[in-house]
Amino acid sequence: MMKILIVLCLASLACANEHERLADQELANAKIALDELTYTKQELIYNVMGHDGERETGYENEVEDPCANFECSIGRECTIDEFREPFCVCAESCPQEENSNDAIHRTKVCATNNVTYTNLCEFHRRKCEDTNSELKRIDVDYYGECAEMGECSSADMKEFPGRMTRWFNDSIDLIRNRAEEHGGLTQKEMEFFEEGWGEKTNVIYWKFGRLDKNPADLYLTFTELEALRAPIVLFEPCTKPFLQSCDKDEDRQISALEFGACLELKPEQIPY
Ligand SMILES: [Ca+2]
Ligand SMILES: [Ca+2]
Repeated sequence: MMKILIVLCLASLACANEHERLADQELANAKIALDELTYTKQELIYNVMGHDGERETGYENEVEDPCANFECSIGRECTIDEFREPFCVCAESCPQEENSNDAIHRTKVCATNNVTYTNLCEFHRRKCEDTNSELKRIDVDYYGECAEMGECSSADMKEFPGRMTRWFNDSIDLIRNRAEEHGGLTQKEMEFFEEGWGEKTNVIYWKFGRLDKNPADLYLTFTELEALRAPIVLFEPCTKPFLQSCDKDEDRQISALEFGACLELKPEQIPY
């Protein structure tokens, strides 16, 4: 119970504006709200909108600011060269803003080097500044301070695929009536749903497609899995062992086939 309440709180904090209406809903909606955090995170990462704050000053008219519509990834910010061409540099700072609506500046993250960073922006800023490449292979592991992982019992592990699939399903229900530009189903996703693979295949490969963006090559890397892993690892100790178990050929990526198989799709339910 406590575990789920914590999940609900974390997700609600990140999505307060958009999901106030979820605040009073019961336990079952925790997973839905959690996925919203995932979606928010994905959107921020994959739309590469890291810098949306104060711009370079010195221009009376914002329209003339070359940085006005120039986006930099998380942890970087826009500046201009001598020809007034915009380019991205490492952000000067990423202050933690506990009351911010922006999860990038509010939520602490634990990286795979077991170091806690004040927020996602700061983690990427440090990577940007890392001239020795010490952080090159380090990813965000999960949201929250680095902590001892709970035990993943064999019973929890056994039911984990079912829980994860239901979570995907709840997530689709939540966005079903949204416009595409607000995270709703895309034309391509709806066309896939109409191919007749069945509900379980639909929800599993809907999620796979949302994660497989960088690049979209039918393989999920550890980095691409961040949006799936990071919000739930602290509260779902089976997350990492489960994802590791999906990588049957141990090439450190989860193929579309491996993803479907470990979520218990039968071979005839897998379109890849
Ligand atoms: Ca990929
Ligand atoms: Ca693999």
